[in-house]
Amino acid sequence: MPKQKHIVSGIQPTGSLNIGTYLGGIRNFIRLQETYADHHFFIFIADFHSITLPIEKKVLRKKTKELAALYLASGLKQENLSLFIQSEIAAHAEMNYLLQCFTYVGELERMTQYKDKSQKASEGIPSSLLTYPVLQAADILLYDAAYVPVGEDQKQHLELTRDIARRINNRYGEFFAVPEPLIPEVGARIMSLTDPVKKMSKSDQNEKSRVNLLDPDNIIRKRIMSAVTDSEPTIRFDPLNKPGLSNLLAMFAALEEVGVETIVSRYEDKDYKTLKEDLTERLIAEIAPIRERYHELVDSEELERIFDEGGKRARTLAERKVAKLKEKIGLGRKRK
Ligand code: ATP
Ligand code: LTN
Repeated sequence: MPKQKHIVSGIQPTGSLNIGTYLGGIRNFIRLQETYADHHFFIFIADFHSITLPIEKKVLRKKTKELAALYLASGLKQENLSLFIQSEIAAHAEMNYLLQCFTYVGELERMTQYKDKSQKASEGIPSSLLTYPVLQAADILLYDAAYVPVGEDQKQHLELTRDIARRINNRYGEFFAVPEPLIPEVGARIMSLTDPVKKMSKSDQNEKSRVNLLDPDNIIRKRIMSAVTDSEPTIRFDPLNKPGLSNLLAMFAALEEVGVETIVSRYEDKDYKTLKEDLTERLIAEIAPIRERYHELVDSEELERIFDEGGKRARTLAERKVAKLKEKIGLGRKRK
């Protein structure tokens, strides 16, 4: 039997998961689990990554469980999955250090995410912000990932991961699998409800700009009913001139998994209010079961068990990989 291939990805425990991240991110992820049913998925909450910029202790703890529970509640299957918390596996930090010895400062300084985030840092730039992509490479290479599902913005970090892997392979012989990114084709981009020319984002300060997966029904209703539209009351898809309305149509289409023209023909003779009311009902039908399952899971023994089991499987592999690399490099005493 061929060795089972691995798929690895990390989720940062920050921000509020919303209908944009669900339709454009989580749902793709869940589909991948079906497409790659013969692979094993190592999915972790990247809490080491989240402390590169200041974050409150309480928030970090809460978000760590919240994210895992929301992914599971959204339909992530447990059969071929190890779900775990990054910081509970010391090998991530150890591999991070080893890989830093094979990474150049110049490479890290060229990363666009570093350039953006370091400019925004208010009190000096933590060195971990610079070395962030090395930790990410460690996360991936520890498990010999064949594929890494990420958003377009992570492409550069994946290139660096591949470079580091090849560099070590050139020096010590084939050691790491060189991973391929899996970047989803751009689906519907869900826009902000208050400023529909901007993407709906989990870090937007304005809560009214999005529908969160944990919002109660009355808040969902409020957000959609007060979503910015325009004053010409005809229903047609025209993102340039009618961005707010077009966003609602696109969201509806993505929820129903149909083309936007199907929704337009259903509503072209109706008014905005009817469209908004129906969209609200459709959203509630999608979100309510996720929210319910989330509440069952978030403080449950079941989630503890999932983390324990996921962590155990990941730890065994990760520790073995680190020990082998140390042996290759000549660290410590020779293993018998
Ligand atoms: P940020 O706070 O940096 O704006 P984000 O809201 O984009 O973050 P991410 O965690 O970076 O959230 O996104 C996770 C995944 O969801 C990515 O694959 C991204 O493309 C997708 N995604 C996020 N927001 C949207 C959106 N509004 N529409 C469609 N897809 C989205
Ligand atoms: N940097 C990623 C999160 C992340 C990750 C990883 C993704 C951390 N480690 C390993 C894939 C593989 C982000 O910001 N989305």
